[in-house]
Amino acid sequence: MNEVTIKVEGMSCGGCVRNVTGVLKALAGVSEAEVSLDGASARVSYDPAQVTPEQMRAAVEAAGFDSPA
Ligand code: 9UX
Repeated sequence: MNEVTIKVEGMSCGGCVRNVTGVLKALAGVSEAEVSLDGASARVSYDPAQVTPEQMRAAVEAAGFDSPA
């Protein structure tokens, strides 16, 4: 299991945190997602054989937030 922290910008409230958490956990291979509103980031535990940080960033962007590399 790997861990990565990705940037998640544009979250305004706890609902955003919940939404981003759900988006990340819905990805096959993601086992844990800890999203920080104040930190504008998400710490993700994942199986690198199933999912990449790039795919996580794409999912966050598709949900309407910014996730610059
Ligand atoms: Mo809060 Mo976020 O009302 O998209 S859920 S701003």
